[in-house]
Amino acid sequence: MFAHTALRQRCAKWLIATGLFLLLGACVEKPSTLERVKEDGVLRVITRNSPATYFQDRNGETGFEYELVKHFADDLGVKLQIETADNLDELYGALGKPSGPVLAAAGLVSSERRQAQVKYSHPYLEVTPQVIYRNGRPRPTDAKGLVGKKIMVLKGSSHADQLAELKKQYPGLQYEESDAVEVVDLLRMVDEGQIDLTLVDSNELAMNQVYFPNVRVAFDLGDTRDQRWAVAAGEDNSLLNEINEYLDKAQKNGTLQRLKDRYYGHVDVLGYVGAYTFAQHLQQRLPKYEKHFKSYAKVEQVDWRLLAAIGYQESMWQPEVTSKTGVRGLMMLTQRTAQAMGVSNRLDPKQSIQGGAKYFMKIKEELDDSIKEPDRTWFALAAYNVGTGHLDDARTLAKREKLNPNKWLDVKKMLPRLSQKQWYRQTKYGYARGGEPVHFVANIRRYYDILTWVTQPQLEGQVAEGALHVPGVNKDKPADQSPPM
Ligand code: BLG
Repeated sequence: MFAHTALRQRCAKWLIATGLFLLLGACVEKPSTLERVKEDGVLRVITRNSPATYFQDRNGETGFEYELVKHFADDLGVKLQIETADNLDELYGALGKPSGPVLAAAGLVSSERRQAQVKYSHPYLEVTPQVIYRNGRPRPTDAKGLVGKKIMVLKGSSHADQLAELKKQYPGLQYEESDAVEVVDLLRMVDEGQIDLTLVDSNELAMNQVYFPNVRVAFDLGDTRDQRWAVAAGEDNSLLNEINEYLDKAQKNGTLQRLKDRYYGHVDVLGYVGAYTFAQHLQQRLPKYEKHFKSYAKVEQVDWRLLAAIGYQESMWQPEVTSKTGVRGLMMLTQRTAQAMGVSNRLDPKQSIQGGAKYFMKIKEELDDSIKEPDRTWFALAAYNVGTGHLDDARTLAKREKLNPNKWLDVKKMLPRLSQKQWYRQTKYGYARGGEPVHFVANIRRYYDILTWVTQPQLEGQVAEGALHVPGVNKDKPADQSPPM
């Protein structure tokens, strides 16, 4: 009897132990993709080295896809490891490999051809395929107009798929697929007239228009499409579900919108005309003043590109301009500011830059300590344009609206109110054209971003020779690391 009970107890213990062991064994043997990523502490991502995805600038790694995927890795609490593929076939191929990257974030548009290889995430960016031609050359207006033209597209791209489809309808259509080029090369080839046409996505053009003054949109080829991330078809859904949750969140909390504005908003802010005009001025005007921007930037300890961006917004780098209100010169100093900064001749570009740099840093230093970077820089720019008094009024209005008076995103909503009586009569300094500093700051940030991208430390001083750096083409590591703005 006793022996029986003891045996039963031993059996029960053994069964529980075995059960636990098997259960444990099952977990240990097959962790999900997400668990694997978390255990390794690394998210391995494959992308393309191009301006619209991932590239190195003077502050290090950057790019729309890079930033989005970096936020995701931070959310997961893991490190991000980026790998790049030379072409799309290689990129899709790398995903399925054992011990390869687990995620592709590379401006991919879902393609039926790839369905067996990968699973796509929720969408994060809408793009339109566009036919690009050179200004001054005949402009095709529809698919039929592509016949007889010299066309090149990226090998394995959705654009190549589109052309293959069109070829069924127009057998005379000829095009070359190349895996030796990136989007910037295609745009340059159109800009320089080496090919007649190419196909790129609207976001890629928006980002690159500022480098290629001659490229124009001929027409949109088809409807807008969604860009998505991809994971290997053979993986379980754990990582994909996490990705989808994250992308939905980034959509809701404004992260995606901020990235879109930053990377693809040049054309929205500048307009296409502004974007290619900027490209021309970069080559023709900036070189004359670059040395002054650099030397006074050094004196004042500010990034010379930011000073140059202010100068472009104020005068498009023209030293003799005068506004309706009598504000003058390359950095548009008022009489009062000029006097305070010791500027005797506002039309002298050197003095104007010196005075502007000094004034900018002075007002920046005088701002409330509670305003931190990068907002501090945007506030200082706004004050440069509208004055510190009116800026303080807008901050007070923000406080009353329960917004954050130290955040540019909040205060810029209040500034336009300074031109409406119902609001400005409640303020200390009264009426101001409050919409102006909002555009002023947005434009300068845009110019500053572009200048940062086109001027690499190793290329400084070469802008004059037209040796512009186009991000994603120069794959060298940046030499200096200036503080983030
Ligand atoms: C700025 C001054 C601020 C001044 C504000 O005006 O000029 N900035 C400079 O001189 C660099 O000092 O602030 S205040 O001293 O506290 O009053 C407000 O008066 C210049 C602005 C004015 C603006 N551009 C630099 O951004 C300008 O010229 N606006 C008129 C354009 S138009 O004539 O209507 O086309």
